[in-house]
Amino acid sequence: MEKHFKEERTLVVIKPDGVQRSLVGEIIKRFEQVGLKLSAVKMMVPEPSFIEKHYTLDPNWMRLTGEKTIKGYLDKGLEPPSNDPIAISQKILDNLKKYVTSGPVIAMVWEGAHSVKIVRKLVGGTEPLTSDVGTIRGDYVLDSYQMGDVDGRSVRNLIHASGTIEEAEMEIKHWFLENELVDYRLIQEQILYDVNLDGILE
Ligand code: IDP
Ligand code: MG
Repeated sequence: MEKHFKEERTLVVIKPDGVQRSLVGEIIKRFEQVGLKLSAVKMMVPEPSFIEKHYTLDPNWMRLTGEKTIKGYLDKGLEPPSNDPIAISQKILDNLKKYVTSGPVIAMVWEGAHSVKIVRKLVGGTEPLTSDVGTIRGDYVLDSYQMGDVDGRSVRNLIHASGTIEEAEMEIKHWFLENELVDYRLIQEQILYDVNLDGILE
């Protein structure tokens, strides 16, 4: 049977800077408020090899991330550090392994209609300098690619969120065991998804 829209799941990881900035509650609040359901959550300090695997689950990630970074520079009229997307991504990956293993992270699975796109919308673009006002990255942090590069580190943007449904499925399997995902019904789902809004009036 086809899955219902409301069963779409996405992975969110609050990175070490998000935990250190005491933004866990604020971040969770935004996903709760939009109507998504928390299906799994845990805190851990990840190993570098675990983070490398996480970012290379999608074989295209190296190329796409490098291309996105090069475009970011060109859009600002700046010279990228290299024109080879793979070389750029290798450096990004090395820095990410240091960044995301530097302290505890909170990994979560959020479930609900269009959860992948809804979460990305709330999280905002990768670079806090250019991510929209009103998004988590736009509202709570001020880092830039340029600043990260000068100091030879990852851009600090508080949070990871799956980019596509396929990425989400691979990432959830990487971070959680099947029996760590909890299936339950939130009472508000009746208001969000049921065809008729009956059962409200006495
Ligand atoms: P996303 O987190 O918005 O999906 P990706 O392109 O998948 O962005 O990159 C993963 C993470 O790598 C980013 O969240 C960011 O922390 C870091 N990163 C990506 N591109 C750059 C860069 O050009 N310089 C520094 N760090 C980067
Ligand atoms: Mg990504």
